[in-house]
Amino acid sequence: MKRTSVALFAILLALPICLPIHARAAAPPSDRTALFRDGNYGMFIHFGLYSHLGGRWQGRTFYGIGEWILRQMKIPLADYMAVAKEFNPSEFDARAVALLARQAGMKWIIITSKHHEGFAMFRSAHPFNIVDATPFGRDPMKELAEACREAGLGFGFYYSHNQDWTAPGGTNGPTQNPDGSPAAFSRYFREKCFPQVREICTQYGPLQFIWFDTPGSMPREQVIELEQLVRGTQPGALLCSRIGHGLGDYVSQGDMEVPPRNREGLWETCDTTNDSWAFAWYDQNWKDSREILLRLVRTVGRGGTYLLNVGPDGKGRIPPPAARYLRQAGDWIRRYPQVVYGAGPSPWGYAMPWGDATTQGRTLHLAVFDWPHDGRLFLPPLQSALRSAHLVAGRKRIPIRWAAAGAWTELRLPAAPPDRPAGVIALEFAEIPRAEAVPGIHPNMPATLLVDFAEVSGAEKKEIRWMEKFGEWKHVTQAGAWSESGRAVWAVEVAAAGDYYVELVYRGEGRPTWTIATDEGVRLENNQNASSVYHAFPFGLLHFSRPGRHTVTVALADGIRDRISLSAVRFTPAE
Ligand code: JFZ
Repeated sequence: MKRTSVALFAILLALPICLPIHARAAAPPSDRTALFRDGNYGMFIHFGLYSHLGGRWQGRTFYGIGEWILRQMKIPLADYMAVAKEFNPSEFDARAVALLARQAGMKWIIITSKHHEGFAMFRSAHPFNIVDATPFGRDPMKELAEACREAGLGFGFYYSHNQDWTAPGGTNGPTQNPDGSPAAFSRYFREKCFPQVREICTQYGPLQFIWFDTPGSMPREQVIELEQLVRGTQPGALLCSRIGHGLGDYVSQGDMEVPPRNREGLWETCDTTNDSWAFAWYDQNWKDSREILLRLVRTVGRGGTYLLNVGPDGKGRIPPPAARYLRQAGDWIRRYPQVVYGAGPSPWGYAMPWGDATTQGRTLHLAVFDWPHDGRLFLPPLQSALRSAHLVAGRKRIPIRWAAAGAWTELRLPAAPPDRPAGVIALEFAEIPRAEAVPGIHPNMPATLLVDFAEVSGAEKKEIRWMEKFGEWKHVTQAGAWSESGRAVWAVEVAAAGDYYVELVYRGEGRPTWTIATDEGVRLENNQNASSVYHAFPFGLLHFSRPGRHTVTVALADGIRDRISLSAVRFTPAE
């Protein structure tokens, strides 16, 4: 990225941008969580020596998160450290990065100051750093800190406090000192970790975040020393829970995890614009603006904050597809800031098949990503009186009709959505909207019942996560280890009587026979194949004779009981 001139930067910064709602009524100085709580959207940046390799070493590619290449490809430490002599991100342009974050609608930037491999992206007394060990010779952290201040963005550092693969004594690092004596973690902590955290806390101005990561079995007293160092030097900075030992100002969920149900308190989902955190030459699986916004709104809808990552390449350039889709998503956010900034969680407590909902006091904003083909949008039962409904089209509010559909509410929408990738509907209530967190089966679009929402007995319900490629995490709540009496039971709200195609989403071995039954005595039994990965298998048509509250019960009638796990049941209305 070429360096952005000051004048151009100032002009572009003048672009209209909606500050978090609270910013208008400036949050009291003591409320250091306001930016995180109301901003709801930040930029993560994984930028380091590994960016220069881009997932490739000596002609071979590491298909996984790029910042782990040293360890996963077992590169000799000296060879990796020698890469610093070639690392010259000459096109890194801090102002352009800050501008992109602003244009994306993000409210802060958190960047890797030192990742697990131990290379400092800042001027440090420890010699393995970008200023002293590379031809670049500048401190990009100082440039970015300044650019964020000029742009009105929050700023903070990621720091790998426990793992250091090139420092003797660092976890997963050399076990011997250069003189052959045994390396101790306490020495790494004293001579590198603590001094570097003090450097990043005292040399870059006021910070809003220090994002420690993978605490592992780091001794509690040393974690507390770091916490106290941050509190003493950066009183306005938030610590995420990955500092370890139950400390931190907010909970950082597992990587790339948007929880399926609302969570209380301050928490964050960290995610990335493709599948790798650091730049990886092969990884072109970019999230487009629809996917970015869907995951952002789903995270805010569950009550959380979304931290979305970009991985600059070895020249310091943010990959164009990431920049393009971030800007497109930012354009949408600028049209509907009320859906994101200062927005609260959905009253339903889970995602809708058509999109998601967030709240501003008595107003519920629906972000409709899948516009109903028949113009009818169904809202599961609410416990609050609806006063008005409008389509939000730019600054216009276009009234829309609604009617009770049993305990549900049916909105009548125009054939085409007023905006892409999502149309927004504002619903005003007589009070802060409330609803029961009961999954709904819609009459005009597929709906998925996750095991997260089922009562499971006689089987084991547990949250699992796995990596597709190394570091690419997936998360599921599954029911497994099925006994003969095992049951997964959902209470559901059905909007309309009728036939629904049922699919079971499961993985395992052999050919399981499942039964699916409703409270009306309708029962399906079928035998289908299984696969090693979660897959939706069709099981036939299920009939509901009336709208309203029902139960759906799934059982494993026959199969390799401890080798089969169910993650969801999917209902698609028959035409
Ligand atoms: C860690 C790092 O190892 C990774 O390189 C990247 O920086 C990521 C943001 O953080 O990876 C993690 C850390 C924690 C979990 C998963 C991956 N977790 O708690 O599930």
